[in-house]
Amino acid sequence: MTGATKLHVDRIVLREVRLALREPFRISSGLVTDRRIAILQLFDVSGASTWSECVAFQDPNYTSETIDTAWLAITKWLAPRVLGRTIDGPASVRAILEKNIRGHNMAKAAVEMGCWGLAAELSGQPLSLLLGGTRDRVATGISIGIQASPDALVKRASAALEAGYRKIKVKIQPGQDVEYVRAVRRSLGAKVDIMADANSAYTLADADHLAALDVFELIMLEQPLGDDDLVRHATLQRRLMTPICLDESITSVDRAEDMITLESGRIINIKPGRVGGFSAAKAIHDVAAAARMPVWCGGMLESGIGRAYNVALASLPNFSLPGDLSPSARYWARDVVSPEWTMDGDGMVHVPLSRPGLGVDVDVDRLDALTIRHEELRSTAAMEVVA
Ligand code: OSB
Ligand code: MG
Repeated sequence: MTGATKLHVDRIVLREVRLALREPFRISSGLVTDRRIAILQLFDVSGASTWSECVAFQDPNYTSETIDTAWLAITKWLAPRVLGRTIDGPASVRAILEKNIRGHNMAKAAVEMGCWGLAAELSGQPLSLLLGGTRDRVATGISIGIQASPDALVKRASAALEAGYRKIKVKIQPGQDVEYVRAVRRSLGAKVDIMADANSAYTLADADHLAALDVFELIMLEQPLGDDDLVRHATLQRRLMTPICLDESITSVDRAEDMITLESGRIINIKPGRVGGFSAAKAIHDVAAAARMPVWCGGMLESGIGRAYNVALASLPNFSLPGDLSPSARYWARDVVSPEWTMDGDGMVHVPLSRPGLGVDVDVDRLDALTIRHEELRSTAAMEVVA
């Protein structure tokens, strides 16, 4: 990892855009229709700039953060930590943001990952290579929201398989689980990699019920229990044949180590936003690799900007399972980047390696048209100079 490009961020433009999903996305803990997304543009004194995305949702139904808490955290505590100061490199940003600021991981990640993006621009490298990526294509899985009936789910899952997706993830919740998974397994056959994600909808009292999923040979069951739980997941894992994958519960490197120690599951879904950025995501990748635990890159219904970061992260060696990295057209009538993210017939997204930075251009006119609020942040010192 080359974390050595010095950064001097002198301006951050924060905006909120509203982007309509092509279809509502339902998980056990809520529904997303329109996506309200915070987008950052970071400027270096040298004139270089880049974009980053904060993945927090509108409501605190996935983690406690929301776009509004992230906006507050970025403007009040986080951006002032990086603005107007000389930073040794993107690998130093995590410590700068962590010191005496608890939580707000998605807000931290938006700033921290933006610094990685900026360093990629400044050093003339593709983001993937700056991070230590080793793949030129990453395997793509689809995440299908809860549907009205098993039949409706089977239709979507079959279409996804036909399109080339390498992993089919179905959202489940009590009352819409065993029959749904049975229908999908029956229809897709024994060879397809299928998994289920409960987004914390169950308790240990459901252990026998969840064990009924074992016969469907899912490649994993994601986050069945509490969003901050590790101990009960360990109990459940002992009861299940299906490997448990943790998502919500893994909020830091320490939590990943605890999961490994406690045997709370066998796979980690890494979302850089959830863990506070790329340095933490990479460290979790490394501790998991040392424990021979596979990881994969999760998704937060990102725009093409956040997707650039996920694709770069997923190019690291231990991202050995397909990520929730669907192409742009799965989510949006039109993305905010060009070229849009696409998937080839083998279900692979290509890592942009032929140009520095994120590998996509942001359509600024379109972003302006979608912007519903906007705030310009400068260092106090810079503001004094301007005044
Ligand atoms: O648990 O991974 C999740 C979407 C919203 C909230 C939580 C999750 C998801 C997804 C979407 O599964 C994955 C994607 O971005 O395609
Ligand atoms: Mg999940």
